[in-house]
Amino acid sequence: MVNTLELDAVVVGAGFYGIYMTHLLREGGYSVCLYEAGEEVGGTWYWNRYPGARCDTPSEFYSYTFSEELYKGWIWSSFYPEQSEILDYMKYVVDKLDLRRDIQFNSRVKSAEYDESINRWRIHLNESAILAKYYFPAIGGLSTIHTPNIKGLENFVGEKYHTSRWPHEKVDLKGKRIGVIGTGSSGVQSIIETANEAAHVTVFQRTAQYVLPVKNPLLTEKEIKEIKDNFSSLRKRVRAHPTGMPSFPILRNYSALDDTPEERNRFYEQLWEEANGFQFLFAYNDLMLNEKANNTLTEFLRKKIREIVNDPETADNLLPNYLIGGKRPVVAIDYFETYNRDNVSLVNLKKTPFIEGTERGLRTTEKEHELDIIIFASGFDVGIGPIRDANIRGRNGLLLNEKWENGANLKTFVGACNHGFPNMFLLGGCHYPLGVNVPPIAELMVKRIYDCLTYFKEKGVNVIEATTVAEESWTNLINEIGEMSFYSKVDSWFNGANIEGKPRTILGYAGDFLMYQEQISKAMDEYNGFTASSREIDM
Ligand code: NA7
Repeated sequence: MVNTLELDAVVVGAGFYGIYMTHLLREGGYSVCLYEAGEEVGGTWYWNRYPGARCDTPSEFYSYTFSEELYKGWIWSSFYPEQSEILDYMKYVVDKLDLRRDIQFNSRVKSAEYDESINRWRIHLNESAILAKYYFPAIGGLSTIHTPNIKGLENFVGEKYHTSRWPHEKVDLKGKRIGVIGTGSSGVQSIIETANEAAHVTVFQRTAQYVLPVKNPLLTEKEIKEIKDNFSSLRKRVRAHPTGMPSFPILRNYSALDDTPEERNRFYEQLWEEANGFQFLFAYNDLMLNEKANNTLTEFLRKKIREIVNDPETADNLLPNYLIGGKRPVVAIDYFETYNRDNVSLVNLKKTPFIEGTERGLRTTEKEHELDIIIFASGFDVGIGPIRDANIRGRNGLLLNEKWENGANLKTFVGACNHGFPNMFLLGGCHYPLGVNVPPIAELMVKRIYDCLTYFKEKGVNVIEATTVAEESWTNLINEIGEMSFYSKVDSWFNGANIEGKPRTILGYAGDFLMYQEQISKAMDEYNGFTASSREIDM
């Protein structure tokens, strides 16, 4: 027996987008429920609880800023927040906003379809269905996991974990032989951490990474006070920074090519010592724009790897050779130093690829690597995977993923809206900014969408739908900016190249935060990108 509940709005996913959307809807008098597959809030930070998981955005800016009271009521302990602390922060937020009564945990939404005859979304959970006027999937871009297709993996008798499905109970790594597949942010963080406990860590690397050094000191009382005292200017500063992280100013407001090689090298050395993560990318004003300038930094970073790693062959295998920033740069504490430990070894999959999984481990063309645990830090089917899993059907039963042709024909209006899918707003995911701090984007877009609803509601409109023209125009903009950026020049999840057979397409907005705010304003200010009509249907 399926029960059908009726609501104004359904939100899916209790991450930064979903929580804020639910809050605004509730405050605006909508009946709303947030459905979350996990047993707690946190989104990304609920699922990615692998050893060493930490955020690369300074904690001061990895927070909601829509409420001064909310902001000031939370104290971060260190400069960069660890996964468990972000999770605690998000629990704090929902408790403070008293949102738990509108959240249903352990509830995975299986599918949703728009029923035109009643102008409602019908949203299906396991045992029940909900009818809602508005549907807000806030399911994230990086939520559908990807694991490499290695023949015979099922024969492995040891334990297997994906970093994004890490068990809640403690995994005993002590004295184990661990294989880590993948050297993105999750791989790098877990390699460093597991090496402290494991008997041996074998790293299976497909592409070498630029890993920028970082430190993570505890915040002092003075710093905490300063952060709170500066709240009044916080939103402004965040929104005036190209990545929404004002801790990283452009240090030299001229080209990297304008300094002599000696001066540049001295400056890069100083930044390496300071170890402040993404700050490196803002050393000069053209590192992310000009390939030659970019090369000065990548050359320096390769030099550092050679200096740090004792074994020349390992060092050689760790050398990345592409534009930094074209792929998501990784930041970590003492990553390259980890390869000087006796219990860490590197396998370069480009030289010795996998052949198969075996009972005892993984066989490459070189040898069988015997393992007790395999950690898949192998990333996600970004953007497209979550939409495929969400089974969203618009008008005439069209599946959104089919409309997008699995990514080959990806189209959105401002990332959130699609023609043929009235009253549905995707929060986060495809066509949202790629390299910008998430909480400020979530705040910006959720508020924009909420204002859009209010605008049309006040006009008595209850069917809002993106026009095909608006969709074309936003998609063209995404593609044009993407083509100009480094994101189209380097294989990565930014463009679908991380997964064999996935269509290559620019999956997100590649411009900076300042451009994004301008473009979003232009696209949404007059609401010309929507058709609006009014259909009253008695339920
Ligand atoms: P990423 O950044 O997508 O990293 C995944 C890693 O797994 C990366 O090194 C991949 O190599 C590697 N990978 C993927 N498929 C394979 C196969 N088939 N064989 C071997 N290695 C493979 O995911 P993360 O979870 O680390 O980080 C996701 C985001 O979280 C990150 O961008 C930050 O925003 C935080 P590749 O480089 O593609 O050759």
